[in-house]
This record gives sequence, C-alpha cells and structure tokens, in this order.
Amino acid sequence: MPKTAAMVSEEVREALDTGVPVVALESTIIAHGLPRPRNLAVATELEALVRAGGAVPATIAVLDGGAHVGLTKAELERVAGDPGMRKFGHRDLAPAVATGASGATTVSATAFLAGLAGVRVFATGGLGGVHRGWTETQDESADLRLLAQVGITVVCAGVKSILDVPATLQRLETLGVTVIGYGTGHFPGFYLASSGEPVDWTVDSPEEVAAVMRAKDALAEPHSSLIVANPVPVEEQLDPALHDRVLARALEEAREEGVTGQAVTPFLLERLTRYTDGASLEANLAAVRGNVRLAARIAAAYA
Ligand code: PSU
Ligand code: MN
Repeated sequence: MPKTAAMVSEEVREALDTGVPVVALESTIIAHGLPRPRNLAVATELEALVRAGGAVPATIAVLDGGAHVGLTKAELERVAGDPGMRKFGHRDLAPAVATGASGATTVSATAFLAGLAGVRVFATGGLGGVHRGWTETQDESADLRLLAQVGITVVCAGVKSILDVPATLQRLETLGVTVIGYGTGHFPGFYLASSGEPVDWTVDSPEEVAAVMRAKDALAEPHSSLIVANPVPVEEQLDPALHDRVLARALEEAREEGVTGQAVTPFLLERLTRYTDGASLEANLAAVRGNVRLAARIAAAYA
C-alpha cells in the first residue's frame, strides 16, 4: 500500500475531483452499535439519506487490510453481516493494514481516513469521550485526541450519554476542538435532546456552519475539527427518567462483569436497548438520521 493511499472508491474519488459534496460515515455504529440484521438496513438507509441530500456517501471500513473510503453494496453487507468484523480505532489502522485484517472504523479511525481522502464532512451518532469513573480507569476515547489533529467537520448528537459529559467538554476545550450547537444553546445528550451543559456558540443553518468552516480555512487551522452538535428532536428522544434508570443499571453491570476497553461502549449501548425494549435504539437512530441529513446539507453549502 502506497504511503497515503486510502482506497477511495471511484464514485467518491470522482465526487471529490469535481466538487460534488461528500459525507463520510463510520462503520463501528453499523458493526458494533446496532443489532443485526437491522444494522444493514440502517447502513443502507443512511447512505440513501446522504444521496437524497445531494451528496455522495463515503462509508469507511477496513477490509482485508484495505482502508476503504466508500463501500460497494457487497462490502457494506459484509461490514454489517460478518460477526468477525473487529473494531478499529486510529491506532489500529497500521497493524490492520499490515496483517490484512478486517474491521469497522470508530470515529477516530474514520475521521483520520476521511481526512486522508480529502472528505471534509462526517456524520455519526454520538462521539466517544471521557467515561464516567475516568479518574480510576483513565478511559477516554481516542476520538477526542484524533479530532484535535484532523480538520474535519463532524455532525453528531453530542457525545454518548453513557459518558461523563462535562469532563468530555472540558477535554474538548483543552484539545482545541471547536464545539457549536446547531439550533440550540445546549450540548445535546445523544439519546436526549439536551445534556444540560451549555455551549458557547450556536448556529441555525448549514450556510452558517459552512461559513465557520471557511473561517477555519482562512485562519489556516486545518488540524482541528469542528463539532456540530445537533440534538435529536425532543419528540424522538428517550424518556429522560427511563434513560437515567436503565443507564445506572447498565453501568453497574459493566462494573460487576469487569467490562473494559473497547467492549465498554457496545456493552452499554446493548444493555440500554434491552432494558428500554428498543426505545433507546429508536432514539439513537433518530439522532443519526438527523445528523446524516444535516451533514449532507452542510457539505452542499460548503462545496
Ligand atoms: N455513535 C453511535 N453508536 C456507536 C458509535 C457512535 O450512535 O456505536 C461508536 C463510534 O464509532 C465511536 C465509538 O467512535 O462508538 C466509541 O468507542 P470507544 O468509546 O470505545 O472509543
Ligand atoms: Mn475506551
């Protein structure tokens, strides 16, 4: 594999070359964040939402050591259906490429590969961040540091509510990652419309986001990301009381069962889905759909 060669699909390459807007999508949410077989339907739906917004989707994953930016239908089916798909953060990319391994990419690996390919806008559900109990476990997602090193605009419903949200916002400030609320003065809460934490900046249109991106370009600030924090609509959020109740139970179980490392986030998401009879999954999907739609509009406004 040549030095900087992500394997960019023909459609994505052509879009990038001709100024057609492109939206990057991650694959960990597909392979490890959603139950099979619904995950394939969601992956397909998200790509269709990007297209409906006039942009080209670039779902990112590593297959047999190839770092793909833009997947074929068969490749997407493999990411969703193959139980052997691993979970790769940015630091896993080199050994994965070297050994011919296959895995879904997290926000950190996806943002990195998107940046390498020249894709400027990325949509996901909720970012990783600083975990509750971080003073003991030191568990902080690699998503944060990576977003401080690549110049991408990531549209998300904040960070996952299973995390320590105030601590995560502190880290983002330290790391120099810009956070703007989309249509809100509060940082969203992933399954919930609001985390209760304030944000310093609010924008109300894709054009305003594109203007911030251009200002970053003009400031020669390519190596830090812009987080566009887009809340799930209140009508589609998880009931906050139910959320707090089941999250406390899931966190307790993660502790009891000794779940650590990369397994923590998928474990908690799965327990929440189970204990809410699927309501958390619906709120998660509503958030992701909204983010993908907005990302396409932002990519078009910036293009
Ligand atoms: N958003 C979702 N579901 C997910 C994720 C994001 O709605 O499963 C994934 C992203 O890939 C993110 C990862 O990078 O969870 C964080 O994992 P960790 O906490 O182990 O860094
Ligand atoms: Mn972690």
